[in-house]
Amino acid sequence: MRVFFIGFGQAGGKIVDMFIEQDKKHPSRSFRAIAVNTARTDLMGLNQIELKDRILIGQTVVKGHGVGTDNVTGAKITADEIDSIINIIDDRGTHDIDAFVIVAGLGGGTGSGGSPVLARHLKRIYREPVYALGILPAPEEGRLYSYNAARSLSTLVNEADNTFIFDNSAWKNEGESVRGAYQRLNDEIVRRFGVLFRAGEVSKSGVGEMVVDSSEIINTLRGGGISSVGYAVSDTVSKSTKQRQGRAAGLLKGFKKKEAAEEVLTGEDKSAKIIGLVRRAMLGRLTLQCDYSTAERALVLIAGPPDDMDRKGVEKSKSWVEENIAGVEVRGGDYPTVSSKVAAVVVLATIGDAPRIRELLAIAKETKEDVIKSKERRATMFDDEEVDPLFE
Ligand SMILES: Nc1nc2c(ncn2[C@@H]2O[C@H](COP(=O)(O)OP(=O)(O)O)[C@@H](O)[C@H]2O)c(=O)[nH]1
Ligand SMILES: [Mg+2]
Repeated sequence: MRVFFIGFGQAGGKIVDMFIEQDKKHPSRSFRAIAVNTARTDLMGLNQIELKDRILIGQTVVKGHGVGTDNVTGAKITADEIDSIINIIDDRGTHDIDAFVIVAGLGGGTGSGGSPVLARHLKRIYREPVYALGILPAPEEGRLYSYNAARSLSTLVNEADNTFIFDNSAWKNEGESVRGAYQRLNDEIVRRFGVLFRAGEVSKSGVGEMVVDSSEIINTLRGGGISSVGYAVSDTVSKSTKQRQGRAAGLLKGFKKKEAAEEVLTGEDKSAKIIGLVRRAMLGRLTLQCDYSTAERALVLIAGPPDDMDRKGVEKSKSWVEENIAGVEVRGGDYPTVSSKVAAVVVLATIGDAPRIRELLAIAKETKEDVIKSKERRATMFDDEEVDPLFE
């Protein structure tokens, strides 16, 4: 899929920067990107996104210093400068893209407030779908982050055509700080979503047996709401792939023909391996822990060396996923890569239940009630003052 990424805020910018780094390693470039931020230093910290594609907004308001955790100001600045943001996006070219993807940490200020506003305007102007990839804060970051995330998410889910969630708290290790984990988490994010967003693009090693094109990804995501992604990778590659790679490297000069024939994986093995991978992807740690049986649709992607691909394996995995989710629409296919590993990605689209989302919404409700109560307290104080005998 050809994707136009908008990295909003610090987390968004960093993650999109890594998507571009990954894209540069592929013969066919599929990604285009800009970064938008109210903080100049965050933009300067990027490596891959070109300087002219790093957009500083809100200069008259916050003078390049960022909005802190004030997502209301983040939203306001974005709304005020939406025309210039859209002009820049338009100028970079949108005619050949399949989708927009806005990436942001939802617990902060700029990305949290700005993403829903940008999603609304992109949808209004373009026909291509607008997806969001939202990062949830860990509880240890404090109630304000959770509150910001809940408010941003409630709007974002309505504005974007589908919202992928990555939950920082489910991914950082015990005892590890969130900040200390960023680089590792970002690697995990880019690995998973890279496979998804690159699906359907032509690679050097040819076309898959069962190619997934962009319209299948788009149809999977059509239901909107929140989606979660599973991933598994197998280190063991089929012997035939190893041989081919060995031969290519000129390392297998003395390799005996008989041995070579014996070591080729049979169709059954390949198929079983793919099914095993898909099960691991769906039952393992998801980007957002959720009840997969509540997913409306799913997409199964297998990426790896052409010799490891297997039509029957993909078909069987799709049936297995279909038996386990709420809906019956399971799409999927394979695509060849030059990598020596086989990766499976399962997109659980439009999920009905995720504990962390419920928790966030509850925190937001509590926080809102606290704010109302403190306002009431202030009002009561004021009432008391009004009947203060001194003023009668
Ligand atoms: N996974 C991940 N999360 C991040 C990263 N940087 C910040 N975050 C999280 O994203 C949220 C928003 O922070 P930030 O992006 O700095 O806010 P903004 O710049 O105001 O949009 C917080 O919950 C951070 O913990 C990162 O590099 N990776
Ligand atoms: Mg920050």
